[in-house]
Amino acid sequence: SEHDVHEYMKTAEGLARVAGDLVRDAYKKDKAVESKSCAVDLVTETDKKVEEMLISSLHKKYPTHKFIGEETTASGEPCQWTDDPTWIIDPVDGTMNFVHSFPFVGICIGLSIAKELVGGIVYNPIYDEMFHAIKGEGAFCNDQPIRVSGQTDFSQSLLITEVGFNNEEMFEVKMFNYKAVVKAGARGIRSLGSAALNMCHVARGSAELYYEYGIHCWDMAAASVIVREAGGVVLDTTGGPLDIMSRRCVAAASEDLIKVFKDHVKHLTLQRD
Ligand code: LIP
Repeated sequence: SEHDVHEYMKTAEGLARVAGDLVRDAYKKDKAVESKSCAVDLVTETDKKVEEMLISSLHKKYPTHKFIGEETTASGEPCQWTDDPTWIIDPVDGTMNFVHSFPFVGICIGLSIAKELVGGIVYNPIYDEMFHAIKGEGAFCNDQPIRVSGQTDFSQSLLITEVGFNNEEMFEVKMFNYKAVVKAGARGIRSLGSAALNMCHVARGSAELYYEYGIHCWDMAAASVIVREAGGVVLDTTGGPLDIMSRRCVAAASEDLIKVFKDHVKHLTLQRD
């Protein structure tokens, strides 16, 4: 192909480290916080600065490539996903964690070509953990291969999801689902506060299944490559093919777990990205 995905992802990894320095410096300082769609949807100067740095650097190197970025979209630009190589970027996934100095923050850089997700980087600069994957080549954390647990038994599974208050209806369904998956036999539920790092924990075999309603394409694009390359499965919450614009996903150590999961939860349909 005309595309050197290795070279693209090497560049992205270097930029993720530069972004990591910015995030790590700002993490120790006071942060000026604004909210976006609702009281718990936060943004800081760091989110904006990091996104600008990533997009302008990638644009300089690859002028024909396109971008979908969390903060660019928030500032009013439409989210257009085409067949062109497209970088899907979340400068700080886990902004609330960043604001509270809770150490699960991830810089997410995903790459799609012809709308296929071909590369993903999720970097946690606080723990200095670099997760990366290229389609067909396995998944790595700090250059060591990672694998999902491979668990197929829901009753031996540790789940991850997030429960925050966006609006009354979503909150009710989220609480219903929280109870439903525990009653269905899950061993327990964790929340790290970053969709991408939640998915990386499935990828590295530390949890069996992550699901969430209300996330965005930039929260899941990069990490879904990492989960798949670690041997896991990423699907729509109903068990159908993943649609990164649909605001929901489930990532698991095996498809068997998703078959159990999907029958116990209420499926929220949200406004697309
Ligand atoms: C966040 C996600 C988190 C979700 C939040 C938010 P952000 O991303 O990682 O899992 O519960 O609603 O979308 O906004 O910090 O990049």
